[in-house]
Amino acid sequence: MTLQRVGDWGALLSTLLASGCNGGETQPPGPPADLTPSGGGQSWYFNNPLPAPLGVTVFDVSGRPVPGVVVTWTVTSGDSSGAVNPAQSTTDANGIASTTDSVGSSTIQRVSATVTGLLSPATFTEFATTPPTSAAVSLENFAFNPQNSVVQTGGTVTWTWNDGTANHTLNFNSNDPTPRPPDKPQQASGSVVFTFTTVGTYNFFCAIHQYQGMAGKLTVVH
Ligand SMILES: [Cu+2]
Repeated sequence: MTLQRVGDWGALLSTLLASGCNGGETQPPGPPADLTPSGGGQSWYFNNPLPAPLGVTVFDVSGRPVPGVVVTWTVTSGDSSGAVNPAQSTTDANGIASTTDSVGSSTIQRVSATVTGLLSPATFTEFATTPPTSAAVSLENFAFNPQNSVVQTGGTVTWTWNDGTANHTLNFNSNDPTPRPPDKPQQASGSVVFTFTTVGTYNFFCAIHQYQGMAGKLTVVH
């Protein structure tokens, strides 16, 4: 019985070897057969690049990523002030190509990604609104609320201490853009008001409680 089983396995192994299953050789991917999009459905602000790139992963018919494929990006609806940059990009070793998109002054924009030889493009729908011209952040319950804020350049942000007798500081990361508010030593009441003029991302924190997660982010847009 046991010998018979060993014989069966030997036969199976011979069959596998004969069928070309040599275990090491990688076959190059075939032509593009499918596109998987990423970065669709973002909501951002007029005339600002979307926070995440638009991307597609190109697969062959067996689901293997295909490098070296040229992807053409086209704004198919929306205001002409919206744009993709670059308009063509080439898939990398992981089969991924991407572009940066701005919705322009449209509230809704559609973008397609096409590959020669594929009938169906990948499509993206993106959204934009007017940026807020002010923001308010409350220091409360050992946290910044809200944790993430957005303001337009020229807009004002107010931080207000609202945590009873608990002391908190307001510090900015040293590599954040300038100008930014000077660091505020620990206090239990009061506020900081600052008008931001430089586009970018600002990361602030309480020096006492940062390792308990008391940190926040401000994004200043055009
Ligand atoms: Cu604190």
